[in-house]
Amino acid sequence: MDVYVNEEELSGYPGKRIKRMSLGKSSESIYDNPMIHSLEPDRIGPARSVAGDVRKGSRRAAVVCLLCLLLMIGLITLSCLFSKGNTEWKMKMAQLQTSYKNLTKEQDQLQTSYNNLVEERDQLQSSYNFLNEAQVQLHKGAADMTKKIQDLQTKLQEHYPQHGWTYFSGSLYYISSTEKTWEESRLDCQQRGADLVIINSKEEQDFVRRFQKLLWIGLTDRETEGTWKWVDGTLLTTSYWAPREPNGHIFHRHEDCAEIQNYKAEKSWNDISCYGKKFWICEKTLPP
Ligand code: MMA
Ligand code: CA
Repeated sequence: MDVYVNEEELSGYPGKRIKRMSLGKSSESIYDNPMIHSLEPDRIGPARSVAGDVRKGSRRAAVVCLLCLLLMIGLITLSCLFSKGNTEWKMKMAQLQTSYKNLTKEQDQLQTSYNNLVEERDQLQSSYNFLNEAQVQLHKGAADMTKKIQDLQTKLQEHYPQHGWTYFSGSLYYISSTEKTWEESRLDCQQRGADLVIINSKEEQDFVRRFQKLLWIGLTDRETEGTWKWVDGTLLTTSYWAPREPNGHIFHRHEDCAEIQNYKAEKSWNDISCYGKKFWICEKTLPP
């Protein structure tokens, strides 16, 4: 379609020259049509109306162009904003992803720490339980021990209230402070609820030597010369005679009672006359 601008308005010659403005493909002029051409000089009104239309169209085109321009500016702006926003969004996303990764890592670490703590707590709990049980057992043991000590003290106070007695390995021992014959010494021990000592072990032999005194012990061969017996009637088995002792049978020396003589040596016994006066040692065995 072709639009014609009436140059009358611009040149001052109405209808004289018409410039053709092509707005479309067609090159056909409306004045090429004889019908229109023949009407043109007589109909000034309608010709003016067409020119107005053309003007309006031109304005519209300008408005459209302006709008297009504005639209393009808008689009570019939007595109820029979008691009900026997109970049920011991408950055934000990357940051969030990093934060998420860090948080996941931190969470894993916390989980590990938590697991370790739980394990540690369990170990501590078992240790605590074990120690608690041990403590209970210890308390029980201590209570038992205390009771035993109290029982022993009661027993000692009940049965052995005398001073001067020494405890050793299940027996009580009394060392005299005066000297008597073997027989008198034995009687004294018996009056104390005891008897002269019977030595049954190396430990007991060492214990007796520790008093560092010449002491009567509960050993004699008065019944049968050369047959040594303890005061409880048992025969002597393990002995601690000093070298060359007993020698009482030689030359009828009548040495029928035994003493601790050389207390510095383990083999410290000597047979000697029962009528000499010596210190003595009593033994009282405690009931188990
Ligand atoms: C010596 C020694 C003993 C004896 C006494 C008697 C000092 O020891 O011969 O065997 O029994 O003397 O006093
Ligand atoms: Ca002797």
